[in-house]
Amino acid sequence: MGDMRALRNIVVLTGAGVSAESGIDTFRSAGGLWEQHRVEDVATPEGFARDPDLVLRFYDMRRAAIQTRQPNAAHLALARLEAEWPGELLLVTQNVDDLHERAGSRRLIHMHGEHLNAWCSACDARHGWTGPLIDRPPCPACGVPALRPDVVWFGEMPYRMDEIYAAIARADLFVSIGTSGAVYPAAGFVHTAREAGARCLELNLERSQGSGWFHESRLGPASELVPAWVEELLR
Ligand code: BJW
Repeated sequence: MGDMRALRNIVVLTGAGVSAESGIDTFRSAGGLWEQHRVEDVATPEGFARDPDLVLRFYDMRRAAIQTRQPNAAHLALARLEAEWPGELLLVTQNVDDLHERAGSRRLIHMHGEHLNAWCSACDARHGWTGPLIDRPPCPACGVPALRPDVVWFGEMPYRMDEIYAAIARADLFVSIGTSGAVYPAAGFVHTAREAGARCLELNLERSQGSGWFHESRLGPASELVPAWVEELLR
């Protein structure tokens, strides 16, 4: 990387673009999820309170769809990096699909939650969940039919932020892959990483909103850029 600082600790942030080539819709692209649904209706606690059936159906459909999709070369390359990198690597994903873990990634934080989890708003328990929620199944822990998708909506606090910021503070390299940089706090990680002295690299189909904050931007499909970058690091 041509840096003075030794490269040891890496934090990778991924977004919907890393799963696009697996056939999972992104949010903000043409034809993406936010063109088909109003964000305020399906991705806020207020929208859920107003029309729970609409929201549960939206997530039931996506939960079913991801189970028919497979990890692509980008997910696999990131799992390979975790297995072979001699330093510290933390993968932070905004994605709610499970393609990173199915590709083999283990040090992984789902900051916006997981499609394959249901969360009981009565007793706070979380359960692995592959089926629908629209028919209001009882919570396996307390029996109350109060399960919702375990995903982070606008206005809710993303998960495990302390661990994420601690890893960014130690990072020598911060890499953002396939995210538009439109949603905070994830969009602000590049600022934090720069302040901590990390080199910042973006891999994306097109420039993200915060592109100017990165030292380097490589533009192209994740299935090509990510394996090439991993190869370069492990060489
Ligand atoms: C490819 C590719 C290929 C395509 N190869 N690339 C003003 C300032 C700061 C913050 C705020 C603010 N106003 C409001 C806020 C807060 C708000 C926010 O950020 N709003 C913005 C709209 C401004 N944020 C929040 O509310 C967050 N919570 C929070 O801040 O808590 C603190 C707090 C709480 C309470 C009170 C006060 C403070 C929570 C955000 C939750 C986001 N949730 C969602 C839904 C999750 C569940 C679900 O899946 O339905 O998360 S929204 C959606 O966007 C989803 C994603 O994780 C997230 C990011 O999207 P992503 O991944 O970037 O996807 P896209 O589609 O946008 O981009 C895809 C990219 O891939 C593009 O760039 C393509 O080019 C690229 N690409 N194909 C490589 N093949």
